[in-house]
Amino acid sequence: MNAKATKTQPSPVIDKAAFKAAVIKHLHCTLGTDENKANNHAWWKATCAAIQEQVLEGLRKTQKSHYLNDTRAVHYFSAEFLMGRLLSNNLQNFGLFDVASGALKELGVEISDILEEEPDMALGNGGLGRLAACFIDSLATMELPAIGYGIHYEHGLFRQEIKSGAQIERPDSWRDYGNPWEICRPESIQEVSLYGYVETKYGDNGRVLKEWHPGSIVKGVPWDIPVVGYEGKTVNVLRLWQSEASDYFNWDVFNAGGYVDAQRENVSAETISKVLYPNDETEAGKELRLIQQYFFCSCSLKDIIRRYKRAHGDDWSRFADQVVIQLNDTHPAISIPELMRILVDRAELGWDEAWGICTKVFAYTNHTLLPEALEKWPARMIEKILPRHLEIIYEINHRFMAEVDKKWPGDNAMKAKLSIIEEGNEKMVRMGHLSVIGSFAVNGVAEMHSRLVKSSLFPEFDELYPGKLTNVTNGITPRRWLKACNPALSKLIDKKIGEDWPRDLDKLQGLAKFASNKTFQKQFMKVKLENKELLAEEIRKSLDIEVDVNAIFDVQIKRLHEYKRQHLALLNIMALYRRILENPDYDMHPRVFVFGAKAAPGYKLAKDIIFAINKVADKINNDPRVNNKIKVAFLPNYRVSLAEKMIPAADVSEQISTAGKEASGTGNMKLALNGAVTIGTLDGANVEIAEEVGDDNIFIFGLTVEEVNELKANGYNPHDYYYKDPEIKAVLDWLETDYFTPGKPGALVSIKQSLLDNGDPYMVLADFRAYSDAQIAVDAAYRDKERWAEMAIINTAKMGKFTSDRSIRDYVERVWKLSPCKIES
Ligand code: GL7
Repeated sequence: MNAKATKTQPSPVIDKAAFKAAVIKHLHCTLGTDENKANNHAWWKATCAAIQEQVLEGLRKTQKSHYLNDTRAVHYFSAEFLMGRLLSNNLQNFGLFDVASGALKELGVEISDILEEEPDMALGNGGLGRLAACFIDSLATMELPAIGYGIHYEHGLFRQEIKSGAQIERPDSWRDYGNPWEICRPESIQEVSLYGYVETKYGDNGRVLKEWHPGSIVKGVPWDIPVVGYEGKTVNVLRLWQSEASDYFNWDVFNAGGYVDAQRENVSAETISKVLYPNDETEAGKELRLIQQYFFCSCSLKDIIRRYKRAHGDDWSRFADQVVIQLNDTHPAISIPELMRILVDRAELGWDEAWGICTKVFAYTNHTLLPEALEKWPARMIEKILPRHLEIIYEINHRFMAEVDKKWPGDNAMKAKLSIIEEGNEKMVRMGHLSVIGSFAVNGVAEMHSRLVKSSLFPEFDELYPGKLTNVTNGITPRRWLKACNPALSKLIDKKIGEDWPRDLDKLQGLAKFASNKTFQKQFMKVKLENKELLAEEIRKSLDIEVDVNAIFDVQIKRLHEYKRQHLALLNIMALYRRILENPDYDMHPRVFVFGAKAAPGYKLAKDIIFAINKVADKINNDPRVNNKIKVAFLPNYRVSLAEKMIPAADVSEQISTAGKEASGTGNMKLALNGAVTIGTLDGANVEIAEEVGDDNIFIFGLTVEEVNELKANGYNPHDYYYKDPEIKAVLDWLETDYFTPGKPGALVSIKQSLLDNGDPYMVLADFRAYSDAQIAVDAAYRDKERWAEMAIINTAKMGKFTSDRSIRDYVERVWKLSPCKIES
């Protein structure tokens, strides 16, 4: 599995003339236009179609090789895949980027213009969904048999507009004019049952048979997105299910005097895959969301079983040898009772045999400790939508309780704690417990997070199942997050250490010995400056704000959430502003604070924080007294393609979550890889980044997890900080005036209230002074140009650990036990 020693870029499969001919052919024959009439959108589509020829050829060969070798494969079940754009990535992976760019130039077209035509595939919310996209990239690159399974949302994450400072949500329509990558596979349609009731029957041998009479049936139509590995050898598939009405079936059932549930009116089939739930890190306890989860899991399991049966017929004994399913969080956890249902009710295996298979097939990744994000479904809701599954969950739990009783005899409190069913006013099904019990491996996503999963989230499970809980630290694909998004830096690195780092990111270590070399420092920082110029242009276009490219570009990009503490950054910006107003000679290097963040539409305080950032930005950006020392730019509609522009331009990476709250983070890795220096807490993967780059090359501040817990246990009172620190008091009081919202006093007061009256749940005030001091240290460090360049280079050089190839290698070794499959041509 080790990366082979390739010295070169992927060698192009076709030359410029052939590529040019292919583009023209598609312009004429696929799009029905010509070189004179074509606009950028048509050029984009024709270019996609030209490369898609190579993609589909690779896909065909891959599927044939996997079939002939009867490979064991991983099936990555995820409600989210945040793919972004694919054209530039696919061109890079085939080594065709320069070929395409040259061919288009000869046709009078700039490749950078047509790349901008591609809508992002935003079928995810944030880190969890983007992680899934990085993982399938690595799986294909490492020639591992894998398939991603998810939902073909008609609308992805909303498009964010900012109107008078406030977030407005608009629908995202990523496939309005057709998506050139996806292929519909009507031959593999599946049917999914919902609602209805369960009939108990008795078989000949006295065996109890359960028959589910559904009230409604929907169709799942698969769309395949090819996933091209680096060097284009393996092309795997992301299979996304779209829901459609299956009226003819329901009609037949009805005519045959069958049962059609009145409930079926509740959900019309097409709505199931209509929209992505835009909630990030909150449990969305909605019936439709449960149906979405069940819909894609049921389709995917049936698809897997269809493929397995083609090779092995009804012999289930090898199923667990061939199939491993990774549950990306608990969103697909309903797969566990669904597979049990198929095995017990349909295949008529005994319970123990079925459970033996199930618990060898599933593995589960936990992505959060936040209680509000741990999914629980009312038993009543599951009973209504999936009556047979609730029975199966009870049976799983019944047998599990017996295990608990064996380990802790008579301990009812322990049973209540570990049960899949939470008793209370309303019985709830804990999807996390179900996932741990039904899986053979459970992992957290960074060392610290996995430690907390063991010590505070699931300690008893760890005792009951020693070795089941493990860690796989997240990673990012360097193909997208350096090679494609930062071509200038990539070329500089190629020249310095050779071209095989995108496959073997540890090679970046080779840069470390040049970190103090003055010439290399100049080259590295020249690239950074050019990237800052590009971002400055974007800021000008999008916000009409002029920024100085010699300023420190300080970047905070992530979903808007209190625990991520964008408001901590805001308070510091306000404090700096005050210092300048009080002392016009206040000594600081000019800084541009750049934000990108979407707030869940129903998360009021998150939206208030966006509003406050924009209002403070307006004031500061237009106040001549600031003398351009501070600029604040909130770029609207943060998404993968915008991240690709922001990350290469960042000097400083803000990773300032309350310790213990960010499971890992992956933006932290992307920014450091591109030479940004982190200011951050000891949280998530920041801890491991600090280990890699060393204490001198990162600015760590603030409370540790232990200190957070201790402070909380001793009764944290934010008022202490408010009254003791005059700057904190002044800044919070400022929020209450109409200074930033003329004529509307109190428009920003909810932030102050959350930090004082509501007890400051994420300890913003407790960390304020440490953060503010760390920012002063950043400022001082930046002024020493050589020292800063050295830090930036070291950050890039030490990111080898955080390639998603390493994460996948860890999964393969610790969990999946997969082997690569060579693709025969
Ligand atoms: C998340 C975590 O918050 C984030 O820290 C982690 O990097 C990511 C991928 O493991 O998963 N968990 C979660 O529910 N979301 C995340 O981004 C939405």
